[in-house]
Formats: sequence, C-alpha cells, structure tokens
Amino acid sequence: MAEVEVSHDCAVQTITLNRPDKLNAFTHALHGELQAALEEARDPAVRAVVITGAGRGFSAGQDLTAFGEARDVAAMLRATYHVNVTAIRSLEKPVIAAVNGVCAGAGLSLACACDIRLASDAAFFVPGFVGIGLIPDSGGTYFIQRLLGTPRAFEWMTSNRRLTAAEALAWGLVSEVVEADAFSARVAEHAAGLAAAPTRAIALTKRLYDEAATSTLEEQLEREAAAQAEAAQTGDFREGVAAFGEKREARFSGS
Ligand code: LHQ
Repeated sequence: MAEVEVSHDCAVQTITLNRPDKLNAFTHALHGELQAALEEARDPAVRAVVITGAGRGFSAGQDLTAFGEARDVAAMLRATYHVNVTAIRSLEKPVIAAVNGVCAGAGLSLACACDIRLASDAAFFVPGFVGIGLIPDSGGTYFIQRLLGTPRAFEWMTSNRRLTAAEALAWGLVSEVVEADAFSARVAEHAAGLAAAPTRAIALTKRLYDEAATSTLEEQLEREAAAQAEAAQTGDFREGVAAFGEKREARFSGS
C-alpha cells in the first residue's frame, strides 16, 4: 500500500499521507513518496495543492519506531524533511494543509510550512519534540515563530501542551475550523477557489512574503516592482482588467 496517495480534481492535487494505523508518522518511504508527489505538483496543470492525512491523524511526526537506526540525525533531516519542506516553499502555487486530525512533531512543522492551514474540529496540535527531549526541527523554529511570535512559540514548544482546534484558531495557527463531517467538502471548496485564481500572481505573492521576512523595506519595494512587472505581463492580468471593464466575473486560466 502506498504511504502517500495522490489524487487530482481538475487543477487541485491532493496529497494524502497514508499510514493511518500510525497516525501517518513519517518513515523514509513516506518521505520519498511525498517528495515524488510534490515534484508531480510542479506540473503547470496543477494550480493548488492540498496535503492531508488518512484516518484520524494528519501526522504524528517522525515514526519513532523507524528512527532507531538513524545514526546521523542531521544528515537524515537534510535528506528527508528539509527536501520536502523546501519543496513546499518553492512550489509556485498555494499549498493548503488540511489538518484532519492529530498533528504533532514534524507533522506540525510540515503543516506550518504550508501556505494555509484549515483544521477539522477533530484536529489537535501537539509539539511532540520536547516530549522526547528534542528541539522543533523541520522548520518548527522558523514557521511557528513567524506564525505565533517568539514568546508564544517558545512557551508552547517547550510545554508540549495539547492545543485544540479552537485554540489553534484563536492563536492564529489555523485560519479556519470546520466540523469534521463538513471538512473535506470545505477543503475542496477552498482549494477549488485557489485553483481558479490567478496562479502566477499567487506564486509571486507567496515568494514575496517569504522574502519579506528577511528584507529591508527598500529591497522589498524593489522586489514588488519586479514581481508586479511580471504579473502585469500575464494573461490573467489582461483577463482581470477585461472582466472588470465588462462587469463580469474574471475567468483566470493561470497563464
Ligand atoms: C506512532 C507515533 C510516532 C510511531 C503515534 N511514531 N508510532 C526528526 C528527526 C529525528 C528524530 C526524531 O524526530 C524528528 C521529528 C519529530 O517528529 S520528533 C516528534 C515525534 N512525534 C512524537 O513524539 C509524537 C508521538 N506520539 C504521541 O505523542 C501521540 O501518539 C499523539 C499525541 C500524537 C497522539 O496520541 P493519541 O491520539 O492518544 O494516539 P496514540 O498515542 O494511541 O497513537 C495511535 C497509534 O499511533 C499507536 O500505535 P498502536 O499500535 O499502539 O495503536 C502509536 O504508537 C502510534 N504512533 N505517534 N510518532
């Protein structure tokens, strides 16, 4: 059985972590299949990506039973988690983490590496790392600091406190909480909306926000000017302006 399943619905690619008996904990095989799925998502026909989990978990992080033989932890992180986290950030389209259930350790880091987090009301969030004497890896110090700010990120990640979906919403960790029964439909609706949006402008916006974290205002204004010049060359910009003039909904093609 595949440890990652990939499906397509029009321009939306859904990537499902698929080890439900182990709450989709990461193995070497799962990393490899996730890497292949993210590579597949680079196809221009894909205009939005959803990452979710099978069963009652999003991901419980590293499979702690499959980790024992990893002698060089840093090399293991570089070869697996780093590859997939950077693939998500460099993917030129929006990536939704559809957090269907428990989200812990590097599973939490992966969710936080995505552009948008939607949570089922059955989801809960656990740092995990500190519970086994580790630091938040796979971007856990980078993304969670940006999402929550240093004081809250530090306090949470060092407490191992279990956060409900409602608390995650109140903290700004997720943007929406949906009843479990309605979750997949809401995720599909949100992803379809993004897939019908001007893909190039969204890709440029994603990159600009990533760069803004370490830029001066002057650098960022220049980056915006260059990106806007690029966006203004797209078919979607022409379509957007034409639709405005004709008082109709724009039909963006991603071109
Ligand atoms: C698991 C796991 C799991 C294997 C649940 N592995 N089986 C990077 C590089 C190098 C080294 C290590 O780490 C990393 C990054 C990391 O991700 S470190 C953090 C690793 N994750 C954790 O420490 C979380 C461990 N899991 C838990 O604390 C709980 O399972 C949570 C809070 C996630 C869920 O609790 P429950 O809802 O009560 O579920 P459960 O504990 O009953 O788990 C269900 C099954 O899943 C169970 O298997 P079993 O055969 O007994 O039914 C668990 O053993 C298995 N499972 N997490 N990470």
